Amino acid sequence: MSKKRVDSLVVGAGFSGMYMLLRMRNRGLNVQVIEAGTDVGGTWYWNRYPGARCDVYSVEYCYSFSKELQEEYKWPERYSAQPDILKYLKHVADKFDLKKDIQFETKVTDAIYDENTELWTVKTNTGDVYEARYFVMATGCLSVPRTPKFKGMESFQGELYHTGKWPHHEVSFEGKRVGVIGTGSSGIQAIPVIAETAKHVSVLQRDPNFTIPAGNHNIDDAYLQDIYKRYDEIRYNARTNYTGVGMSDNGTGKSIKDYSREEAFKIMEESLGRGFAFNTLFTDIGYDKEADQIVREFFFEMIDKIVNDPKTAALLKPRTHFADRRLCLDTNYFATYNRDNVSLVDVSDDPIVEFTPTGIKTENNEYEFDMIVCATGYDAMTGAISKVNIVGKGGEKLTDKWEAGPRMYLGLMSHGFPNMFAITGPGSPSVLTNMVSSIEQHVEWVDECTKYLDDNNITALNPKLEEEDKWVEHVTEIAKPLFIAQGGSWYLGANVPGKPRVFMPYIGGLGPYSKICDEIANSGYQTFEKEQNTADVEAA
Ligand code: N01
Repeated sequence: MSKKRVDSLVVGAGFSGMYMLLRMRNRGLNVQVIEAGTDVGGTWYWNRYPGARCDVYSVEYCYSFSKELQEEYKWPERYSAQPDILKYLKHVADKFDLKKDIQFETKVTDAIYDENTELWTVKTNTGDVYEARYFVMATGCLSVPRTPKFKGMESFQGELYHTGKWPHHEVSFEGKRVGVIGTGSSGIQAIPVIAETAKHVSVLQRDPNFTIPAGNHNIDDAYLQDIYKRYDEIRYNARTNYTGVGMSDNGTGKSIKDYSREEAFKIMEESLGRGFAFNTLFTDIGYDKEADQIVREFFFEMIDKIVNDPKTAALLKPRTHFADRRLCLDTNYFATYNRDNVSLVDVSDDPIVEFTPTGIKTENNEYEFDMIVCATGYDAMTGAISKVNIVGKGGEKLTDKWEAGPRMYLGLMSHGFPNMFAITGPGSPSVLTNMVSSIEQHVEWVDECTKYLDDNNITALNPKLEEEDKWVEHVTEIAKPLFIAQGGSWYLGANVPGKPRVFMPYIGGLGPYSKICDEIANSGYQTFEKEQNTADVEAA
């Protein structure tokens, strides 16, 4: 079988893959992108569930690399709905003529490194074989939907969906009895919308989550014009601060315990509608139990005020620390439980036993459904990378190397897998920040790194093992005191049975992280082993 030779093979055509293609192509590389979907969009191509919306401001959840692009796309809402983000990404693909280098409806199955040629051989499920110097996994952090293996699932006769793999055809809830499993960000967004038209919605909740009103609203031209004037500053902040959100505020800078209960509640109340600013209101709510309890009580009071039925309100109160998991942003979530057609089923107390042809059986009850929606999350951060058979130096499989948890240097490269890059891989700030800011930082770093290799006849770049070990340890150590690294969330792989419990993202913040990456680049990539093409150098 003939191999197609390219300079760079990129997997995925979402925010990461599209920008990677553009950057590398702009400096003359021959780039091939492989994408499983029928169009660009990545996460925003697959996540079409009702209510799917971003929880970062629209004007910041978009590329910053082109001033023209930044000002020509008119975002209609403060937080974009999925169709608007997808429309934006299609617009970007058209504007920069990206699709000519993207092979759609194709999955990469294998990527094998040849130590003699220093090339990656990449195979696809369509039988194509590529040979590339650079191999880039731009596969996203939350792109492999996870559906628990419930007994009898295949026997269910109704409609069965996963929020992360929502069908492209219209799904009607009209007149239907719908069961929703899962109350993470996806479930919390979908439930209020499904309830608007369904005959009945039963929410099968195991653990309740913390959620605040998103405060979404339409935005007008005056709002956008003001942003355009401040864009440079906003983007600079985003790339240098902790969160990757340029308009995030700094909070009080104080312990919540420095305030009376009433004062603290007032500060929290006033911050509702300002998104993730809530997380940084106080300095100690991420690790201090007393501080955490004050925040929890604020939420309990909020839930009691909104939800009419005291039993339902009690069930909706989270049992975890506030900062154990990612905060959700919602539109009318708690109020939805006041509707006559919505009921909350506590499956922590009465677990799901099996699916039946007509619904779901729990230990003590049976429910009849016309439709079941699994909002059961993802095999996060490592899922998509581990799905490809990636084989590095000495025939080592990446999945074997990662058996006890992912090991990447800076979340960008893994020792023994030269010239292979991941965009926002495990060990990078990624999911703890505005993903688009992190993606741009990574793509630019990878592009500049590969340019350095090309300019200096360096044929293979491999992170030093001791540097990788130090980074992995650093990622673990700085997260250790925090609730987020001790809870049971997908950040730790705790939602996937058998997955090693390792806190995967880097919690040191995007700005400080970028500084570290820049210093490494400026040092001439001293923390990497390099293979040089001496023949070329001698000839020169
Ligand atoms: O997934 P999740 P998600 N029986 O893993 C439940 C991003 N995102 O898709 O908590 C019963 O958070 C599980 O219960 P429990 C965002 O980063 C962003 O909602 O394990 N229930 C939980 O309630 C987010 O954090 C947006 O007890 C079961 C739910 O399924 C991440 O994606 C929107 C179960 C899974 O929650 C993941 O969010 C959507 C079982 N056997 C997503 N198995 C934005 O706003 C699982 N569950 C941008």
